Amino acid sequence: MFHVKRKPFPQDFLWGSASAAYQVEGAWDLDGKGKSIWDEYVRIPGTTYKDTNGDVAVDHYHRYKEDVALMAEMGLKAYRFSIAWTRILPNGTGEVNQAGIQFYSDLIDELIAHNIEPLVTIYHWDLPQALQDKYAGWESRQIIDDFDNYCRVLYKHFGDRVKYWVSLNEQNVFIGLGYLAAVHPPKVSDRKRMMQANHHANLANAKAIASFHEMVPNGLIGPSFAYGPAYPKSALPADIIAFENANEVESYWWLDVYCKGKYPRIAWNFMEENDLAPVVEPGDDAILAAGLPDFIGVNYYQTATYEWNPIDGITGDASSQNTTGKKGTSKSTGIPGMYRTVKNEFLETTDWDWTIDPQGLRIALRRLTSRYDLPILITENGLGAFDDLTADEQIHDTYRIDYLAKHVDAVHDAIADGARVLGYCTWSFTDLLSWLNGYQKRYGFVYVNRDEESMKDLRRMKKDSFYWYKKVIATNGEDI
Ligand code: BGP
Repeated sequence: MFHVKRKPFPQDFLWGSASAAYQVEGAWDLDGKGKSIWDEYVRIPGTTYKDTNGDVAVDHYHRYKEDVALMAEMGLKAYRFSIAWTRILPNGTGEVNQAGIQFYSDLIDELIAHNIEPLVTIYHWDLPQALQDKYAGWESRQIIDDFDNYCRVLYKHFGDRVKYWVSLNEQNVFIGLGYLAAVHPPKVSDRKRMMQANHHANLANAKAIASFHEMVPNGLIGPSFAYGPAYPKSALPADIIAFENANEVESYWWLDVYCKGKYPRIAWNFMEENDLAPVVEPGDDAILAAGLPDFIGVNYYQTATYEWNPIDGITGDASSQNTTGKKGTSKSTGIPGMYRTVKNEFLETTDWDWTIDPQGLRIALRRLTSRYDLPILITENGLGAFDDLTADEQIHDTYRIDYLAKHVDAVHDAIADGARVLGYCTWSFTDLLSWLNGYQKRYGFVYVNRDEESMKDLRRMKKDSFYWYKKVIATNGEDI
């Protein structure tokens, strides 16, 4: 009989939790902060669920000490947060705003004082509006140097205390939703423009990684990719082609550039044949090859299942998404002649129609290991759900515990399979703003007393899952 024996999680495994500046901080115009594209976008009526915004969010800017104290009480080993570019450089370039440096410096010190490893995300979608106005943001090559300049400011101020860095969070999502689905800023729907903006993001990412290696030689850096592993609907060869097309266009298109420094040939061929390939200038290949990551950051929520999509088949649009939490309201999407998504009859879904698939995480970790052979940091995984606050102020989120326990178990299996996993960050520590889904889609271990209609008192309350994760960390993943 063949078997692979499970080992304990590594002793220094980073049991963490994650957030992003726009979703937790609030204080959107305080202490010299400039406006980001999200500060502007949320003011266009109808773009977010019930027109919610992050003006106050969960007020982490003012309550970070209270939040860090809760993390310490839980025994959290690592906290992943993002830095708002507009707090550091209000106009994207130019003079550094000392108040912004101070805020993050204090947060980092507070974490370290509580033995919590800070994991910094450099860019979690909140581009300075000034750069969008000046040269259309990611659509201009100017962004490459401006992003590098911003990164260098961060390396200089925080590189002494922060070891783990995430360069771009989910480039595939902010580019895809911003330039194709047109549900994120700048609300464009044009695949050609999407591919050019994406190429600039690739170059910005690679250049920032090269600068990091020069300035923070003892640190580790990688991008975080929103990885939804593909499954074929059936063993019908046409479905297998669809599944392979999806791998190429939805995953390798980004991951190969990050990890190998070059575009995957089959996806490139598809882009070229369809007049979608970006303009690549002399020297770009060298920039990509010189900025390889130390690890792959993975944000894992769900898998997607694909079937063949005929040439006159469906494409899908912004209305394909379920942002209300009314189960069963999302629609199929795809590329005619390539693939389309279908329901996977073996999997349950959340109220927002995301598949619940713990084994998909094991599959994700194995595939990444097999193709790229890099260490992996799970930078996000979690369940967005409606939570009920009982009359005696308890939150019995057994469904979240069940979801997370199964995913931790899958990570354990993947480690036994040979994947090198540095850590596991849940999304999220406190409840926070979901970009398009308001405050009702909750992810945290800590309930925040606010909703779409009212900020209430923003009080923090520990959910049952808080105590569960505390036990998981204390037993280094043995007791789930
Ligand atoms: C990821 C983002 C996070 C977070 C999470 C949950 O794509 O990196 O910022 O929002 O997804 O998604 P949602 O809020 O849409 O449920």
